[in-house]
Amino acid sequence: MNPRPAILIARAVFPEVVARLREHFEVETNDTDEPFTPAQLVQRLQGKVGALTTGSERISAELLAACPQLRVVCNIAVGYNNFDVAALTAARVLATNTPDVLTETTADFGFALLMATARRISESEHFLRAGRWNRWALDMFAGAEVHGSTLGILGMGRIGQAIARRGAHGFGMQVIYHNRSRLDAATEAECKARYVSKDQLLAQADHLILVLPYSAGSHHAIGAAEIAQMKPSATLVNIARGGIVDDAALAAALRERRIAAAGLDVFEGEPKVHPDLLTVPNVVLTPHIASATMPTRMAMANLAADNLIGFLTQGRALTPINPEAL
Ligand code: 8YV
Repeated sequence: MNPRPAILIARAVFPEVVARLREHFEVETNDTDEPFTPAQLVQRLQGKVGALTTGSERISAELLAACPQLRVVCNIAVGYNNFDVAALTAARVLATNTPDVLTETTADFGFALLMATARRISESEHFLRAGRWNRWALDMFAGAEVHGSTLGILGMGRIGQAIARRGAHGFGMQVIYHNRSRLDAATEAECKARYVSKDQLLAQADHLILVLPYSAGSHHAIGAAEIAQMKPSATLVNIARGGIVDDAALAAALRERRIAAAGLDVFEGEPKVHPDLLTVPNVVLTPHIASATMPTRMAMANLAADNLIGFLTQGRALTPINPEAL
């Protein structure tokens, strides 16, 4: 009998998912959940044909060259900027991600962060916890209006569209968006979203939310020049990826009140956070949790496992990124 294929689960995942994978494969796990260094990852992948990864594991050309037996890498994330897709395709390694299962949960969080930012929820809670609330005042923590305001969305994929629906249908917002390609008319009508240029988006949005993928082309898509185009009363929310916003420029703009506030779930170089962001009051900071509900994280892990099992046992993955690799 042929030995069962060997796979690596690069970070701690739910025991049920590990058990499912053990039915098919020899499984090596990372029970400490400490992210591997690139060298450790290469070493752990020796002899493995498949891997379950997260955004913390970089799959580079060098790694692929050092792991020639690898055939499939399944990310537990919809974003896959941790993958060198061209190198994966050249090495004939299939890559998969986890779209759809996290769309609505992530859109909920985008809206939560927008609301917390506009209505100064974190800032006022810190004030209260510090024992500084000794009287009520008419303008105390007066924030920005959410309902009826103009919601700008940069990046109009599945999650952007789910945010647009919440804004337009739930909060009566005027929704404007900018994207590499314009949506078809039926989807625009359903989301009640109007396509504008990036300059118009920056100038008109009361609340700007970023939901675009990270790539060399979107690096610092929001920097000092773009922030200067925004309304001084505007809020900025990033639930996409660190590196899309120039965090140093944003911290300076927040400190000088060139925009009103920001809500950030992702950071350049996370889990490190730019020290200046930690000292400005008008920013809500969360540790990359936009998709973090138990049902959604379970669905993401199961979809990644389904991709691994489907590909290695039947040659078919559900959500491939680079089917051309085959
Ligand atoms: C993941 C995410 O939790 O799906 C994504 O792209 O950013 C999050 O949902 C994170 O990347 C861990 O892999």
